Parts: sequence; structure tokens; C-alpha cells
Amino acid sequence: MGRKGNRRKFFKQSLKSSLWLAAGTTAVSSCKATPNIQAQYPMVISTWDNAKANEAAWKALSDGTALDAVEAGARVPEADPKDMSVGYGGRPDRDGHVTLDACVMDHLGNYGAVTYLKNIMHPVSVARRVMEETPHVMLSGEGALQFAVDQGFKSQNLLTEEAKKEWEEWKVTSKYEPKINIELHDTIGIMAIDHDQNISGACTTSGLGYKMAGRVGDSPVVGAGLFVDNEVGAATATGMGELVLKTLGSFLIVELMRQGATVSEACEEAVMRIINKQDYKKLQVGFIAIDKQGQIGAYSIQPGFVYTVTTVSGTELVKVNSYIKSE
Ligand code: SD4
Repeated sequence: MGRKGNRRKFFKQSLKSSLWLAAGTTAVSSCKATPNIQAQYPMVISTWDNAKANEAAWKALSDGTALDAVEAGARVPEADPKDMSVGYGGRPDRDGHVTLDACVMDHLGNYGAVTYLKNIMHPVSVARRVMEETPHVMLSGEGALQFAVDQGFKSQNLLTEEAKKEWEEWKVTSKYEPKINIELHDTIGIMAIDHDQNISGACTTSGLGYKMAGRVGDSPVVGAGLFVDNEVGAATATGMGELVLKTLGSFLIVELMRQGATVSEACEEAVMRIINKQDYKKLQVGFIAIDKQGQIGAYSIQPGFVYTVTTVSGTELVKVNSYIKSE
């Protein structure tokens, strides 16, 4: 059997061993504080409780690249109307418009992003097209929408009845107050290492609920919401984008790793930059990162952040240590 045949066999076995996942999402109460996972690849890791996204990514890894995997994974919450911070069903801005930010970055250092994109369910796929089909790295607003439509993406209303109802209730007081860990499906940052040990990442979000019209967060910005350096590793962020943008946490984490920090140390340092310089007390930011060998690190400001990791041994939901300890 050739290399490809061996790979397929390996993947059949690994998919089998992680099939228990397909039954549903792991309950957070059963998640572990320390993962049973040795540094290894292939692997998929995503922010929050995103087992279904990881499953889709893992499947895509069987005969695709890390880039195929992260795109496939990110598309799952984008299409899920129940996930109210990503894609279809996402919370709108103050004016009732769902506006989406997303990016992808591959092992060659290529990057593509869309910001403030309306009416397209899969911004992550549009971001990939920006990367692959244009001479640019980022398209925004009307231009991004026009490009998506030209590329064959369907334009549709993304505001679900449920999100609209919540927004109308919010309008009664119009109190702008981001909630910590508002739900366990949140912005997804997803990273994968494929069989060739190449790393890619993606990040996709509808941003902060009831944000100002025109607001763009960290998620589509290279070095803030996501950064991949195939020689070293990758990092992605979730939470209050303004804090991440002011400290460029994902780039910082990868660069610290390049200079010798462990993945965990680098994540902790990125959170400490926020703690030391910003008003963080009522806000959440969480980082997850991997190195080239598949070693995982994560850290957050507030308790309650989790990540989901999938390897040949299956999928685990893992609790992240935080600067502020739970009571
Ligand atoms: C943003 N970072 O737009 C995103 C939102 C998010 O968990 O990650 N929420 O600021």
C-alpha cells in the first residue's frame, strides 16, 4: 500500500475512534482541565464547544489540506442558526444588520479576509477566495459583498426571527454591555495541522452583538484574531476584539514561541499584556495556540473559556486556565 493508501487506512481508523462525537456535543460539565492529548498531528483545535466543526474539519483532513479542514470546520457554525455569534443567525448590529468578519491564513503565509460583510452565509469561504482569487488580502462591506456575489455566493437574509426578537428586546433599553462568555458557541477560531505538518487557521464571527454600524473586530485582522507561521505555530483569539486589536495577541503568541516560549507561556503573556495595559475587568478574551509539533496552549482573562481538540484519539473539550479565578 502506498503512502496515500496508508493515510486513508489511518484516517478510517481514526474517524472510527472519534465516532462517539457524532452523537452530539460534549457537555461542558464533563470537560477536562488538562487534556489527555500528547503533542501530535494531524489535529484540529477550535475555540469554545465546537465539536461538530472539528468533526467536519477532521473529515476534510482525510484527503485535504489544513486549509480545507479549517474552512470546512468554520462553515459549520456559520450555517447554524442557533449559534448567535457566527454567520447565519448571528446577533445583528444596533441597526439590525448582521455583519460578518472572517479570515483564513495558510502554511505559506497567505492570508485573506472579509470585514463588515452582509447577507453571505459563509464569510470564511469568501475570505479564502479573496486570498486565492485576488491580488488583495482584505475586502470590506459593499465591495466584499459584490465580490462574493460575483464569485457565485448566494445573497440572503441572515437575521433569524430569534435574533431579531432579541435585538428588539435589546432596543428597549439599548444598553451596550458585552456579556462575558455569553454562550458556549461563540466566535470560532479554528486551526489544523495536516499530515504534511502544515498549519492553517480560520476565524469567523458576527462580532459583538449590537455593535455600532461599521464596527470591525479582531477576528478578520491578521495578527489579532489569527496568526499562522508554519515554521513555529499558530494562535487565534476570541472575546472582546478591541482588547485583542490593541495588543495583537495572536501575532505576539507566535512570535514569543519563535523566541523560545512554550505555547502555554506565550498564551499567558498575551493575556498579561491586556491585563497590564487595558481595562479588562468585565471583559473576556481567550487565546488558543499550537506549535508545529501539535503542543497546545490556552489562556483567558475570565473563567469559563473552553476549547475543543480533535486528534486520532477522538475529541475533547478542555477547560482553560484564566487570570481571574472562578469563585
Ligand atoms: C469580535 N472577537 O468581534 C470577536 C467576538 C468574539 O467571542 O470573539 N466573541 O470582537
